Amino acid sequence: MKIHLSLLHPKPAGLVLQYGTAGFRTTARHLDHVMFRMGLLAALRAKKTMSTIGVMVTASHNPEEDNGVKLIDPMGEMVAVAWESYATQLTNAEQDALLTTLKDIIKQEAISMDKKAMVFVGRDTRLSSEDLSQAVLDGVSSLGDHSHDFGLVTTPQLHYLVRCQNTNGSYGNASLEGYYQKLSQAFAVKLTTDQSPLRIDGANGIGALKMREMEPFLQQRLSFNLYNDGTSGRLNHLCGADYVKVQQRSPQGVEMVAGERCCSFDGDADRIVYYYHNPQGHFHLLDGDKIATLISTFIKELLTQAGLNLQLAVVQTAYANGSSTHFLQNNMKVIVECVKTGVKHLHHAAQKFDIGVYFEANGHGTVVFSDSAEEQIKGLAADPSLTEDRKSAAQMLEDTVNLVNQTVGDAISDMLLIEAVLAVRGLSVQQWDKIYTDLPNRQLKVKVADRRAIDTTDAERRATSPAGLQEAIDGIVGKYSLSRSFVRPSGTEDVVRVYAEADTQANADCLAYEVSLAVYHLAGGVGEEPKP
Ligand code: G16
Repeated sequence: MKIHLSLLHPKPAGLVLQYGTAGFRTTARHLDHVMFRMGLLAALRAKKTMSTIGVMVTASHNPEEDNGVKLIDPMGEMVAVAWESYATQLTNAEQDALLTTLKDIIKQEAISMDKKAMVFVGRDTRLSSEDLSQAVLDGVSSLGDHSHDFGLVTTPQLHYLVRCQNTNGSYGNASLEGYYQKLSQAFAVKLTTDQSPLRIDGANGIGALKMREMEPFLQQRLSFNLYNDGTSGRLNHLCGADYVKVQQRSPQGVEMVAGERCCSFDGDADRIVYYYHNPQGHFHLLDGDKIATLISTFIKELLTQAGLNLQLAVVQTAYANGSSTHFLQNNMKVIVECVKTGVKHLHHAAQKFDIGVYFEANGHGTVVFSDSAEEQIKGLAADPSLTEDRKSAAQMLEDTVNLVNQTVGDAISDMLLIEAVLAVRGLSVQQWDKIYTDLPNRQLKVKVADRRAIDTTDAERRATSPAGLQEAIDGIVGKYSLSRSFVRPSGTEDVVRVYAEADTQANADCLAYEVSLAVYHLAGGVGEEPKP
């Protein structure tokens, strides 16, 4: 163990970081030691699971100057929650306590240090990412373990690569070419020629780069134009999925044409949202809830047509628009579960069903199929005795299984699935939008001295601290119709998030403002008081 190498990646004394919604995330200046130590932890996790583990250097939707790290478990899912506390212990150990902390984890997990581990490393396009991923590689090699540096990849590509490696290729070939081949082969639809090209906002990030790489594999089956491809603008600045969703407006740099569909990726291409302008120039957003509805409706219809009796569920978070939940439960009659923010929570909840469709409203999501569901679908698709109708449904379900990246939300794979569903069903973006009407909503951020002052329960829908906050929210919500509001500390930014929905946009805006004010006054707001 060459632990002395950690001296090349020293921890600023006294700096304490919190493991957040998707790993550590803060200003890139504070992350060198974190990356080295996450290299150590990934190697330990790889030894413990006797599998390849992934480390992705990215701060996704955050501004360019931030960075972060996401750890990927053997089947491509986010690292087991139990290991998050080891990540925190290692990250926050002062320099002279690092070796003891490492040994404690090895002892507690009874890790055999004899076997060599393998860690896959990837990074986004941030300026700081190259050096930070080198720190991860240094961490791995200081324990004498092996790594493979995939360089620039989207987060979901790294998740895919890890799963392929650990399933001996049965999930796909563990290479970027394998990823492009798998997805483009499953994207088997013939798109109608009268479809306008899809306008893709790449958030000036890695997603744009990878769409260019994928283009030849698609063999012109998807016509698209790329904007914000990173050649000039700044990452996530006035563009990208988070900007479009939160601001409820189109990104800069995309030439919108009334009625034509556009989509935005986020900074590491694990989220996607769609939108269009109507002829009057009004912006219409189709977020993760609309995507979940489109995909789950499609799958449900195919299951019926194929004669397959599989349980389908949709998993959402508190941010899901009330109309979407109502539509899914009452019109589509599917099971809907609500869990805490964070893909790890949605993913695990979705795995309880034969087919689990999960999406956060911010556009982060995918579909997971149980082994048995996959077997039944594949078996049926290969059955020569089926009627044409059933056969075509079974084959489309099989293509769907292959098209989705089951490891995590994936903007590219989700986009291809959405394009396929729209083409197969002959739906325009406006017709998709009309499946249900969103309740007007607003999201705001409030700065407080310490966001840990806010604690929540009931899948983050109610605040348990600070005292009096939930009562204040209840009182405010009671003044509006069809209203709902909740607050929660962000796990990726140093803010408290406020969500509100109501019968009109003006009311949703007022409600969000009043709740922000309550947060500011009761939870230690700093800086300027929120303004209407
Ligand atoms: C990450 C998580 C998402 C979460 C988002 C915002 O996304 O993977 O599950 O919704 O952060 O989290 P919070 O509200 O706690 O800041 P990304 O795309 O930024 O990695």
